[in-house]
Amino acid sequence: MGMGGQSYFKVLIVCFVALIASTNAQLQLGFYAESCPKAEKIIADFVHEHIHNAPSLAAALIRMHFHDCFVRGCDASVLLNSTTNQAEKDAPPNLTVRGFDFIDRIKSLVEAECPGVVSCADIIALAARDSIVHTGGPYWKVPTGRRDGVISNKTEATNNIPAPFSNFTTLQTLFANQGLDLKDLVVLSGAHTIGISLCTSFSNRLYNFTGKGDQDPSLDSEYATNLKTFKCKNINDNTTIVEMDPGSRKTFDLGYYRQVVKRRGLFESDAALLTNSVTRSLVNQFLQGSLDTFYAEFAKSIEKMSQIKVKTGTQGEIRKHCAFIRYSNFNHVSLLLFDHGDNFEKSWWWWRAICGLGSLHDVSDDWFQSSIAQIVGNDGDIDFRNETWIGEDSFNTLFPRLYYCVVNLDKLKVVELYDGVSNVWNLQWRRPLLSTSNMQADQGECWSRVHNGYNNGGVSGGGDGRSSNGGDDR
Ligand SMILES: *[C@@H]1O[C@H](CO)[C@@H](O)[C@H](O)[C@H]1NC(C)=O
Ligand SMILES: *[C@@H]1O[C@H](CO)[C@@H](O)[C@H](O)[C@H]1NC(C)=O
Ligand SMILES: *[C@@H]1O[C@H](CO)[C@@H](O)[C@H](O)[C@H]1NC(C)=O
Ligand SMILES: *[C@@H]1O[C@H](CO)[C@@H](O)[C@H](O)[C@H]1NC(C)=O
Ligand SMILES: *[C@@H]1O[C@H](CO)[C@@H](O)[C@H](O)[C@H]1NC(C)=O
Ligand SMILES: *[C@@H]1O[C@H](CO)[C@@H](O)[C@H](O)[C@H]1NC(C)=O
Ligand SMILES: CC(=O)N[C@H]1CO[C@H](CO)[C@@H](O)[C@@H]1O
Repeated sequence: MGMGGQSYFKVLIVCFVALIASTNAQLQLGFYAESCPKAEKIIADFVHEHIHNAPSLAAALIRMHFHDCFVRGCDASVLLNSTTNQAEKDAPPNLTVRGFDFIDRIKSLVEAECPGVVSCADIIALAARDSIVHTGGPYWKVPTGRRDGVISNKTEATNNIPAPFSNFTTLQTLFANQGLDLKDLVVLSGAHTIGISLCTSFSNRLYNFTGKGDQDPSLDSEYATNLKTFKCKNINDNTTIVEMDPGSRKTFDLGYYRQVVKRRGLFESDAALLTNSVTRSLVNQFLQGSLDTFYAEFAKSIEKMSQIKVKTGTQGEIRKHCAFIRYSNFNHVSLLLFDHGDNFEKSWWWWRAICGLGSLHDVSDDWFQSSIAQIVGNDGDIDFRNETWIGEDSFNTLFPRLYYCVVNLDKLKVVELYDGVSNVWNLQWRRPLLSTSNMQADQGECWSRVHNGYNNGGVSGGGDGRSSNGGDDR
């Protein structure tokens, strides 16, 4: 009763925090040998098939792997989308990370083979290795079993990923923070041998190094003139792409170190390798050594990098889609958002926590916004009732009364929560349950049952107090 056909509810469930305790499992070679035996081959085949069309993708994938590992460990957090631009993807160093779509396509092939088994973090690590191998570069071992993270934070990306503008001290610190030493710094910088860059990452060195219209004296002046004449013709050029190891950009060789010693490294972070005696002598050592030696060292360093703070065992999760977290490891249901009426644009009434409200106070609005947006942006047609992404149980078993109330089940849907203008989550949609008494009358007994049932579960209405002045009866 009460729930006439003229109205139905749209329900949004958001889960908060409370990660399941973790174990200390290790990565292992062939982790998927039994659970998804074809996974590594699917990835290698896809890379093989597509990389020759776009060799620069190899550079993009290795860069993506690097960026991923430097923020919260190699956990594919770099792939997470945020519709409020708060994810790692949105941090300046990452905006030029390409290859997201490439990874998404691999993921969908792997999911088709074995759903929910292979992590996005492993896919990045394997695809990066395979793409370098397919362009004739070094091979390295990729033990697997990484699990995907659930947090992506723009500030952390900005703070942890070395920038093209970083000096030696900064590079040393950022690498040390990840347990990587100066040798790793020099070796991994060698990947710039296949790199390309936009002028914006170094044009200050050409045109305005100290803000006086000057040039970086540590950059070979002949080379600088060349770049200014033929490539980055003015300081505002944000479209021209420059090879980091001109002439041998497609081969994974020692060319990068040759450029660096000639003071032709494009970035300040390349030039920085000459400003410290240890790194300078390592650069020279590699130049005098064989390609095989470089490859062996590269394999060693990148194997080290690709295990930074990995999540294993029951940590993290296996995403379904690499751009979105699943919440399957969250065991705290926090919020339900109800839409009442036929035209949701006009009829958001209120939303409230049904349990775990306390955790709302512990997390920042940013986190909240981006997390909600991720769900909303993605799972447009998720079947809330039957999905087992609330801990181990489905909505219908966890919230039987609510389930019972929602008579028009087929109309249940997650809906967009943007205000349609500024593209941000509109907190004003929140309302305490009891502030709209008409609605309660409308809903009758069913609502009071829900209300009583869940209030007794330790939840009070109204969220964190910012909810009552919405003025949002639209
Ligand atoms: C993720 O966001 C990017 C823009 O940052 C967009 O191009 C891409 O389509 C989004 N991915 C998905 C799966 O929505
Ligand atoms: C290196 O860069 C950092 C951050 O920009 C700065 O604080 C530091 O003074 C620089 N160090 C040197 C030696 O220039
Ligand atoms: C060079 O940098 C200074 C200081 O940041 C700035 O005032 C000036 O406009 C810049 N010049 C150009 C040509 O961008
Ligand atoms: C490049 O610069 C132009 C003009 O300065 C600007 O309109 C455009 O948005 C910029 N593009 C990117 C990708 O930053
Ligand atoms: C992101 O990380 C920064 C630095 O650790 C932290 O201050 C901030 O609260 C985080 N943002 C979110 C939304 O969690
Ligand atoms: C969802 O669960 C309900 C009852 O719990 C069941 O009747 C229904 O068939 C399920 N729907 C799907 C798509 O599995
Ligand atoms: C579009 C955009 O924001 N691009 C940024 C990419 O990162 C560089 C610095 O690494 C910024 O200068 C750009 O503005």
